Amino acid sequence: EKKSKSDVPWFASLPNKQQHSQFLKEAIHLMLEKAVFQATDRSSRVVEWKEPEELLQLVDMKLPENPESHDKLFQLMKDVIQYSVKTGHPFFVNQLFSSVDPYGLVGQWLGDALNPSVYTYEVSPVFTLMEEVVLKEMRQIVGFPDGCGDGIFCPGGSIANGYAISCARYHFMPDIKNKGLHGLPRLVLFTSKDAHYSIKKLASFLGIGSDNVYLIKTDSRGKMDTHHLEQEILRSLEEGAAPFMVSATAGTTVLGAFDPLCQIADLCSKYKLWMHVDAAWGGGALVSKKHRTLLEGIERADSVTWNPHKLLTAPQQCSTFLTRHEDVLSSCHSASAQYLFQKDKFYDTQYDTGDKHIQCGRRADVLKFWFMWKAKGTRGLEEHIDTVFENAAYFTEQIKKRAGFRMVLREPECTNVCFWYIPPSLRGQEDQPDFNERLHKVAPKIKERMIKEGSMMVTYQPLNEHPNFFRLVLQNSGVEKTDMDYFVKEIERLGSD
Ligand code: ABU
Repeated sequence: EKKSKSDVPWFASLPNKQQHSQFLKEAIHLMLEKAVFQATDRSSRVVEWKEPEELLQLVDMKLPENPESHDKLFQLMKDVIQYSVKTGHPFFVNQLFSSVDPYGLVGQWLGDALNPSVYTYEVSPVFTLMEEVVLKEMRQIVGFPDGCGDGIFCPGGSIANGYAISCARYHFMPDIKNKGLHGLPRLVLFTSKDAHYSIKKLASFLGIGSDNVYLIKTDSRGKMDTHHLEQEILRSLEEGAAPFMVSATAGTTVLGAFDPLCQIADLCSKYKLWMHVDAAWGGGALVSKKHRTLLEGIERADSVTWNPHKLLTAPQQCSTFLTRHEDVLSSCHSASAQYLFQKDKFYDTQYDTGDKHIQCGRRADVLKFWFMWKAKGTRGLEEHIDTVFENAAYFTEQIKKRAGFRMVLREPECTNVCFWYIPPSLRGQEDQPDFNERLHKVAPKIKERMIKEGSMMVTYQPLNEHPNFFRLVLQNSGVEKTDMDYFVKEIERLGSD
């Protein structure tokens, strides 16, 4: 005899609508209390570090055959929160993103509650128009005439840089779309040796080849050397290659350097090259009257990457690609799938914007940023930027006064501050031949101690000829002077031997 579903005990115990509603309310309360309020409290740890084998024992990751109870699910939520890094904590200064913006969070949750996919107007009417409004305002802030051009929200800055390479290549050689790379000359693009690794990665992904990304020297402040850029453009021409693009950086990932955009724009006009500016990190400074001069010349770019989830603290992910060219994104990427982008719809199908993306399904990342922007106004965004730049200046001033700290750049341009910490046992030994080798081991050791205690999180890296140094990112305007004083003392405490 065939059993009805209700005869099967585990299925009969599935929660009903009221239980779902109660579950959601309790889950939201738990997230607020534990993942937002407690997680950002200065008295709590930034991370409770566990080795992978131990973590697998502590969080029940196995997927069950039968449903788990709500009590078990609440416990799982608590475990996930307990062992995750608290990136909203004021002592998380490890990455180019941090903090929890309450309006951004609500925008993110609202988007998740509605679960849209922004490809057609019929499925995402509000978000389609919202994207148009926000991207146009961003283009206006960049300085494109009347905010002209086009733009898209992308899954991260690397992909936005990939769009730049794709559009630049299409602009240079439109046949590429249908005929591919076959028969083309060797395409070459230029970026500084301190530029983000995504330029090489995406050049490789797009079939240009990482060897054809010519790396340009940087000066002592980490800025692209434009004399070397011109030499390399000429070299590529002498080689019979086809230079097509320069990717400048506004706010390099490690040092926070801003390339000289006006001089780069001059060279791009002279040699007819697409000028892209990777302002994923530094783009936020454009909203500040005081700091936007760092990006002077960006208004001459063909395209820009700008990630509001970085300096402007929108929740992850919120990345944009902006271009002054009206049609390039569509012409270069559209595939006109008839099952989705029917041209005989009853409304104006120019609002079906999804075909200019390489993604099909796509989150409404615009919502969290738009909602934050509404809540704070452009003035609020500007105040945030001015505060984080003041914080970077304060922190720099403090460490310059302390024995044992040495700046990598005398004056950082952005809010990532790079420095060495020389522990007492190494001081006065700068002339020894193995000094750099020993200094190289200091930051990883301090970092290990810091993570194991969970007392703060700051990253380190080598760069070019430099041994490992710390990069402390001041991007959360909730960080106070007492917090920055704590960072100094904590690094001294952890590296006191
Ligand atoms: N573009 C990702 C940057 C990662 C970081 O250094 O925080």
